[in-house]
Amino acid sequence: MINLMLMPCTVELNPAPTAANELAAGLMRDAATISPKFLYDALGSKLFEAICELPEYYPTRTEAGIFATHGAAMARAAGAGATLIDLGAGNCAKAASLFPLLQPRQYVAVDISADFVTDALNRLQQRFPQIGMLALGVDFSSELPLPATVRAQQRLFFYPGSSIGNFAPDDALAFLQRVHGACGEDGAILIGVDLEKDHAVLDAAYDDALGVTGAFNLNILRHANTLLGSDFDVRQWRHEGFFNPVLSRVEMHLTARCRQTVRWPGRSRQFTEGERIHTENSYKYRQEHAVDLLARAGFTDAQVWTDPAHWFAVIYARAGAAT
Ligand code: AVJ
Repeated sequence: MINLMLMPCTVELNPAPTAANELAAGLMRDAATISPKFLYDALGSKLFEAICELPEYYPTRTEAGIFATHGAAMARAAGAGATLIDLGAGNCAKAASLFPLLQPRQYVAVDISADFVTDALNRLQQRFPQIGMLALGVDFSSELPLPATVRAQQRLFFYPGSSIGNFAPDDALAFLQRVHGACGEDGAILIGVDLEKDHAVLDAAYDDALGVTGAFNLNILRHANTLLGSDFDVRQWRHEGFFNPVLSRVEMHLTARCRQTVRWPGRSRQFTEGERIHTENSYKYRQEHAVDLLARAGFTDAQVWTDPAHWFAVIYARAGAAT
């Protein structure tokens, strides 16, 4: 018999035809785009883990420092026994580092890369057998479907790493409203937000000396080839990552090294030399704007923790009425 206690269950909800349609639509636009969610196949998730180790990529380590310093205060705010719902859980390391303080009753790891998150959760379940665990292979960027096995009580949505930055501000609001809707009266959010800072720091963080971010960005073409059946030649493309101060966002693009045609079943697209595919935005916020965004989504009683340099903020806010 299967030991249910130690066997996290996986649910996958990401129909491949939809991904192919979405990719094709983005590639046919005048200014071609590929959604950043397609950065995260199994290899992309590993490359992102490597990015988090880079000296230039400050967000992960800065946020980890904030958790280390203020984790106890966060746990006091949230209370023990929560239903911890980790959006974009990846290797689950951030949530796991908070388990001893947070003491959640259930841990729900949601990630678009179902296999990657399931592997991580299987390992984690052995270390924390007392916490009920569930892996969900879900693209939660446009809707947030949670199965009935996710406890309704004391939901704490965990959205670290400043992944909120991938949304344009209006879409970020809509996303946070959806999270708020899934919270229930006694729910809350614990979110990491990257803050505006010296542009040179931002440029380096998204265009590192080793080229790991470049590999991460280029890998989206391999993933597109798998999902769409396209014939992108990765060698014909170059990574660009830089801060756009007008829109307060880092942009990642892939730039064609030469004129070329990319083909996939039923279609093709020509690219001129120097033409770009926009693959990611990473918006940087001012602390007060982040708190305001949460308030507009219905969250109240925000508590903010930052690092000494004010490079990154972690915010806890409640779904219920203000007290
Ligand atoms: C996972 C979206 C928070 O925007 O910093 C890292 C992704 N892209 N390097 C970010 C990313 C390039 C990352 N987020």
